[in-house]
Amino acid sequence: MIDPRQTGWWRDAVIYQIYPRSFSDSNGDGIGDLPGITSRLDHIHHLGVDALWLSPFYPSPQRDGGYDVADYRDVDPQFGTLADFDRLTDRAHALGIRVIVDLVPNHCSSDHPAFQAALAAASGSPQRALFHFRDGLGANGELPPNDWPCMFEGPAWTRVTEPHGTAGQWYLHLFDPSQPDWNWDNQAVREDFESTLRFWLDRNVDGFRVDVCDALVKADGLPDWPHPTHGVVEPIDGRMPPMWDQEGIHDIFRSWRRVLDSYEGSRILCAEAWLPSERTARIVRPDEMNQAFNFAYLEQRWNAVEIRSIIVSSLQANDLVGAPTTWVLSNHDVMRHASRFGYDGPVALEGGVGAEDPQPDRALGLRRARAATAMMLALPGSAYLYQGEELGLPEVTDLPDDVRQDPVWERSGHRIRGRDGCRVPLPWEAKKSSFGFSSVSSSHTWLPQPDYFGTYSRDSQNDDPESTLRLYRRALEIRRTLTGPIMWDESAADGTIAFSRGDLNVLANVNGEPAALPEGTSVILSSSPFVEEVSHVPPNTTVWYRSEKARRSA
Ligand code: TEU
Ligand code: CA
Repeated sequence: MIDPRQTGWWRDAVIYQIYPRSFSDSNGDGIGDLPGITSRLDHIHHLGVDALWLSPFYPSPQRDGGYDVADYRDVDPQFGTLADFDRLTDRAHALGIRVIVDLVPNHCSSDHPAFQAALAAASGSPQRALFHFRDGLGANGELPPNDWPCMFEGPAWTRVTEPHGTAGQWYLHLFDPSQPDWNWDNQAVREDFESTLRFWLDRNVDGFRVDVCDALVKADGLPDWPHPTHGVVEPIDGRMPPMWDQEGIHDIFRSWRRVLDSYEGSRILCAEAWLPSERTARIVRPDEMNQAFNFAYLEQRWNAVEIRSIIVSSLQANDLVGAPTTWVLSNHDVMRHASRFGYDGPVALEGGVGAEDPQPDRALGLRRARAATAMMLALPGSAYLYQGEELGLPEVTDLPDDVRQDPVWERSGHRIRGRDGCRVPLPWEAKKSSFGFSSVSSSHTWLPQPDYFGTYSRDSQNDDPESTLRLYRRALEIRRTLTGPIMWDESAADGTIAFSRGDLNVLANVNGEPAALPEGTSVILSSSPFVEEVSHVPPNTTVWYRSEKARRSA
């Protein structure tokens, strides 16, 4: 029998992330929605991706952009209805595009009926046992139960007012206070999430992207941890922090795998976990998830030695467990790579940039971003794209502070601006109001679009052979023909990365001198305008080429 894990569609898929609020608005309220997505699926199809991943569209007070779910089995009215979801999925499937939805199992919204019931119930009740409620420390319970920080600043605990009006217990929230953590030691929580998986599998989804999956199980006794807990965290004295990557998470993933495998077709689980590669690889062992985001790759600086070494270590870690390596440069949580690479120094991935801060070099950033993407799309494994990167869209680094919505902005006392800059509604048509984001004429969008967004609009890039959109389309088309493992060219000059896959050669000049191409080659893709007669690849440029001989015999 053929092992589906070795042949599945997802092993070399390109998966396109849609952030529903910001993709396309069908009714003119300035907020993207499901019918808006459906109406634009032809564009996604034309781009040439294999699957969509939809960030949360579930009922939610939107205190963390929908990652605060109040009902896991419905659609928020501002995004549409379940019938709209079915239409979206049917249309995508008809176009040969799979649909992946977001599962947010670590926490729900404080509006979730189960949490509201827990607040109304007594300390020690079964309702509270679905979450992590604890008495506080100190003489009157006035101190949080442990020293864990919240990812959005401040302590990871909030004290509740008991129904009779006195200050009471505390509950745990690794993220915003409006996002209480579920207690995964409780069987009822496990059963409820299995029902949620089945609910969406029954509606024909092809898989789940699993939000902060490494946080589900907390170490027994919730011990203090006086070390860093943010970003990619390393073990200390062989121990992971008590809120991340505890051994118990793997049994949960195995039980989900069994649920998915009981359905027809090949449905996938994709892990979101900011862990070192060797730890992430344990989540994609054969009976667990299918793949995991490669955040080490996303965190790379623009430096050939660093990039190459991350590619090598990622491939090694995943090969050991037989999982495909994934590649990602942008998502809804980090500064878009077209802007990140426009800075020469280190960049705070999630910190945000204000109008008064140093601004990125937009042209340089885009040139490097195109080179980085062209390299990424030639690598073996699957790749994740974030809506708008195919337009070369920059981070909006000059948003007015008073429109910011990321909860970290308020919680940090206006110190950390957060992630709104990569979530600004997309430009579709240069000449229309809201650049075509709303199909109904209206210029209001939930985050304001800067004037310069028009120059990135999809319609203006369609007919321009040098556009970023055309580069993505061409790369995705050729990518389908690539097979085989990566073969490194060890003779690559300093500052460059060179490898081949089958008869395709890739030369990425990251930060080297202009790099000579071998004689008798034909360039089939170049990330920057490149005259074929010119035999040297300039810095910040990636080219794909074949030898003339290979081309003639093809
Ligand atoms: O993000 C999870 C997450 O852990 C990081 O982005 C986190 O902020 C980082 O590790 C800090 O170093 C997911 C979602 O993608 C994000 O949008 C949500 O805000 C978050 O979970 C909470 O649900
Ligand atoms: Ca709308």
